[in-house]
Amino acid sequence: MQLDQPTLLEAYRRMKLIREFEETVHTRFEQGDIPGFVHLYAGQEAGAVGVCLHLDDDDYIGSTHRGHGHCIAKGCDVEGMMKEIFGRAGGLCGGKGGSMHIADIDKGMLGANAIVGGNPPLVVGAALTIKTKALAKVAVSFTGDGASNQGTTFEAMNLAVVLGLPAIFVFENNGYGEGTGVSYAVGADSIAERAAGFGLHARTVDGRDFFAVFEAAREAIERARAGGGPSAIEIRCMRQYGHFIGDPQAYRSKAELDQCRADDPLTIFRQRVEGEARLEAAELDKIDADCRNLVAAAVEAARNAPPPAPAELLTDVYVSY
Ligand SMILES: Cc1ncc(C[n+]2csc(CCOP(=O)(O)OP(=O)(O)O)c2C)c(N)n1
Ligand SMILES: [Mg+2]
Repeated sequence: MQLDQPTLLEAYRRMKLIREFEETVHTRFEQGDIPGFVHLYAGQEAGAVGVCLHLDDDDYIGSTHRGHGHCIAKGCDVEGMMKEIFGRAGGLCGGKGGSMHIADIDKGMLGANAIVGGNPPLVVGAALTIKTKALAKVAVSFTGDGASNQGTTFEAMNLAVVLGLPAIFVFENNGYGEGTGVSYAVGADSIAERAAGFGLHARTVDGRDFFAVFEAAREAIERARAGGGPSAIEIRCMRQYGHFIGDPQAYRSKAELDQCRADDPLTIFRQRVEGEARLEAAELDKIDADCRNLVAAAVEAARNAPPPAPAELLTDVYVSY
């Protein structure tokens, strides 16, 4: 499918915004501004954006500990995210959740999830709601190669097939679960083929190539909206940083890290759209500058925001029915 210029510009804007956000969070974390534990999504942008460009606010996604990219791709407010990560009032979860617990229900972002394999069952629940109400919406679970080994993920895939739910399982296979390689930890050559064994339509795509992800996602999401049931997409991708900020990455060679930078999905996107004269460098440079300004303003706002008020300590903790 040939994409029009507004869609191409939006794809680049979201990918660049994620990259700028992650690079900035990296710097600020190292400067001691950010509490807790942070996992960066840089390098995997084509995955979140290639999928979420097909979604509206009332479609659902579930995310992981590496969730900033999914939030931005789904349209979460960058200032609200930055305040959340800084642990400040006005954050998307009141500044009490932090990086691994960002959620924004109004945007259909059901939440980052620190439990590996935690979101597939939640997404199946959302997909069941969609089917029960006969809505033409979808629910997408983003998980990793590590999460593909969890029993929760197996159960969720099976239930989605049995109930014919509009769920899409996106496995972002970045080669590692923490420091353990996929070839050691995943007892199958292909996560997609394993998902196919559960009865899902399943494909593998190159996560460096935005267009490949976009096309696979289009097919799966259209099928789900039309009542054709669940799918799985394995995205083979690379994370440019360690598992968490501070990870010395002793398990990766310098050559691998260099390759990862060389295969940058944003660079590949730019080369393609400029090479085919579909977008001009100046338009893309302007997006770069806009993203820089937006993220810088979000950091300023986060630094100037107060911590959550002590009176808020126990709000949002328990739900009363
Ligand atoms: C149930 C559970 N087990 C273990 C952990 C510790 N842990 C946090 S991230 C992670 C690796 C996850 O790997 P993957 O699913 O490939 O995601 P990636 O970090 O590569 O994005 C592990 C084992 C956890 N958070 N939850
Ligand atoms: Mg992984």
